[in-house]
Amino acid sequence: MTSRLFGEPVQRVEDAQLVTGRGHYLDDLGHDALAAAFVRSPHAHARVLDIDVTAALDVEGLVAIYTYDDLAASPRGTVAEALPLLIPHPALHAPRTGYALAREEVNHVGEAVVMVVASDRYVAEDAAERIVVTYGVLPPVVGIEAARSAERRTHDDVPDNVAAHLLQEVGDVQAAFAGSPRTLELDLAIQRSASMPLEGKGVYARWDAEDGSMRVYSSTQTSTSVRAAVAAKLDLPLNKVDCIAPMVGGGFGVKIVHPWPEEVLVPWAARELGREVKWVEDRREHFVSSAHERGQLHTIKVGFDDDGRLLALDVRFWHDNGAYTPYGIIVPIITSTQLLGPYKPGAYRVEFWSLYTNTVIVTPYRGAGRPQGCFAMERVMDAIADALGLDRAEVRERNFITPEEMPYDHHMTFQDGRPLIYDSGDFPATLAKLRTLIGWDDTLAQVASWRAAGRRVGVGLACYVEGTGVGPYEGAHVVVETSGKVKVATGLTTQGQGHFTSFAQIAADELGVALEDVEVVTGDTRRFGYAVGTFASRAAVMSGNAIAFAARSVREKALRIAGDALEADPGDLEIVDGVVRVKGSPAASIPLATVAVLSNPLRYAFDEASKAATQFAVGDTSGPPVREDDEPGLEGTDYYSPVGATFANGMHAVVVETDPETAEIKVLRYCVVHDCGPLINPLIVEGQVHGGVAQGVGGALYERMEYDENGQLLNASFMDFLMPYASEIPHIEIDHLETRSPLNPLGIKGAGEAGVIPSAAVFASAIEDAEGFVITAMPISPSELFDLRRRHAAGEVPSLRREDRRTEEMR
Ligand code: MCN
Repeated sequence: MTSRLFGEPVQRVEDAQLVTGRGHYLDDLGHDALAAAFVRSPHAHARVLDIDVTAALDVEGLVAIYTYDDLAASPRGTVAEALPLLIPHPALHAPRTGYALAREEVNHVGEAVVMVVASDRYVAEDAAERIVVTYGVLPPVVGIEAARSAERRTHDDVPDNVAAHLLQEVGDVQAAFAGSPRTLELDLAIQRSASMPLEGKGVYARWDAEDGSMRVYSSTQTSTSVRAAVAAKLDLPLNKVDCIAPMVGGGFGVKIVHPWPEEVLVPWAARELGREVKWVEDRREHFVSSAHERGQLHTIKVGFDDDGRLLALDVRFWHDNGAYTPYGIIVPIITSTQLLGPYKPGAYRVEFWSLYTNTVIVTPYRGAGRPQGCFAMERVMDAIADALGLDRAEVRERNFITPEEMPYDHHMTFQDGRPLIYDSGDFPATLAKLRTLIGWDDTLAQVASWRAAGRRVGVGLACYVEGTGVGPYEGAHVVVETSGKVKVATGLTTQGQGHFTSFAQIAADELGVALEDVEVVTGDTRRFGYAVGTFASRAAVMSGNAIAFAARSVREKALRIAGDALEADPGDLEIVDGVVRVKGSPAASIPLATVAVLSNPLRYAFDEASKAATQFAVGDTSGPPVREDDEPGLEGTDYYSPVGATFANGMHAVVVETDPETAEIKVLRYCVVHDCGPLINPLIVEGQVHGGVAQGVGGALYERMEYDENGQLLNASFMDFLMPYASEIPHIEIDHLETRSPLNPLGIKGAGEAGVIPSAAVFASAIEDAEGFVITAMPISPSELFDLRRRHAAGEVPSLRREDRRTEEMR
């Protein structure tokens, strides 16, 4: 009996090749290709006055040097035009995108100005170093405050530096405040950070002049979109371009931009030169010329009653979108809508301004605006609990949307332009599980006794809801080969999320075959040409359901063909261990491999005795007719397109201890309860949550982009940008709740970003609890905590009210 694989903690099938060095990443390809390197702006804001390449021309091995003027002179294609605005929005009233190579102005340190192609990367770098670019340096806008003051401009024609302004209001906020017995105001800040995949970006292009076709390999999160961009920019028919994402060593959002300048420049140069060209990003390039996220300032006013129930919420925030807006304003839109978490806000007004600065552009980074929103909302919850002297979990629970209220309509517009409606979730049950997991009351008692003994220990709690599985669609192709092996192809890409395993589990279940008989391919436009991409924790929901649909259609077809062969009603058949058989009479059977043979239009007949198919001679009309209602081949393609996003949720609790002298922050316990509906593979989901928490620990305690006033990124290397080591990541305790999504047949919701979302919030909550004073800015380093202690002692940082109670306890 084939046992069901959905829900099983199956080991990842892709790992053996990856850990033994047999997986092919971008830089494992194209060893004979020419190498590209870039001259990048050393200034945050400047006019490009002159480019002198003379000194580079005699570098041995140099093949070509390209500037913007060369792109403009290119007879075919639109490679010189501004890069596309990928996600327009009516509120984005001043969109600006850059050029593949800077045209007249550079707007951040690291912007590409000149492309050099040479025999290898060393030579290309040597030549690039000799190129002299003369800049007319302009004053840069660095940071949100500078952008808000508008004393300087990032773009001449955007006088207030405001790229977008959006306001959503639900209910009468003014009246709700007037009726609120209590109000509080908070100013909250989160700094810039960025995803740091082990593998940076990379592109490798092969032009076939004879065929007029281009093959592009890219370390991308969306190979179909890169293909479309290359075709458009190089003026090639789509069917003459293929894009393949090989193994990708992490993306975390930054590889979703399409195209990155290099993704059009490298193929363009390959066609110009008639040679293979490759570019692989180095770490410094990743810091200064890819994308960042998170930087936001928030001002919040909240009205609530004496029981801690929210009555009115007014949030204003300022988002630092960097120099350009190719990815639109998706990040602040997500903050503004997902900030609400599992709570009913009463009347809600949210307004944001997305601001230009002369820093690296912003694109979604795992969590995508939600960590900021969660931080803001959870700070509010803790502040209310503190003001009223209530238990922090209790205050949260009082504000939860209840399961009976699902689906819950927030009457707002979500990131996908559709109504923000939570489809599922049981928030009280999630909290109850978390309370049990951590032992909420016992932990509080334990912490109180530690404090009484003079230790600085605190407990933090944070809750979030995450819209996952956004549309518009994904598709899949499933084929049973005549060997009985099943090949599954979906168009979205994989960066380490375990799709080769979890998708194979779905297909194997639908078709009744063993996991090892299924092979999954992702991100190869030769195998599947239509897709959106991997972001927004959407692959499981979107491709997972598409694969289930496609596999079901193949199964139905297999049962029809087998029914003919066995002279049985397809409804009486089942597929077990790769064999179609009559239910209750397993001897009447036909291997799936033979069904695949029978599906071939060269007509075959089934021989019951040998369980094999025999072919009729051409012209022999005595064999079975090809069914009129079937296409040849045991294969099927199907798509899944949801009515809207499905909403996962989770709650984290952390116990931290801070050192009284050094202000070092140690994690004593970290507990997670997560609800992404039924788990396809618990091992993979837990791995995803672990990875997210690890990234969140980094984001909360270590990582930030440190710019000086000239727009120079001071910590653009792993020597200075502190990523946590494994030794800084706590043991993570996880439990799951599985409330089904009613929106998709598998009932699943996404999980890929979950772990990172509440980190800033939960650490702020715990550190605040340990220290007894209010935390309003993240990340927080020991030196910042030390400084806060000093300012608290000087009366500049307000105490928590519960500190008074603790002092009492300690006496
Ligand atoms: N899964 C499951 N059961 C569920 C939900 C998900 O078994 N109910 C499994 C899925 O089958 C898949 C994995 O969990 O194998 C993640 O699924 P999903 O939540 O759909 O997320 P995506 O696959 O769409 O991945 C994107 C998401 C995002 S947005 C970022 S950013 C991110 C992340 O995943 N980047 C990652 N996780 C990452 N993990 C790695 N290793 N590298 C990245 O770059």
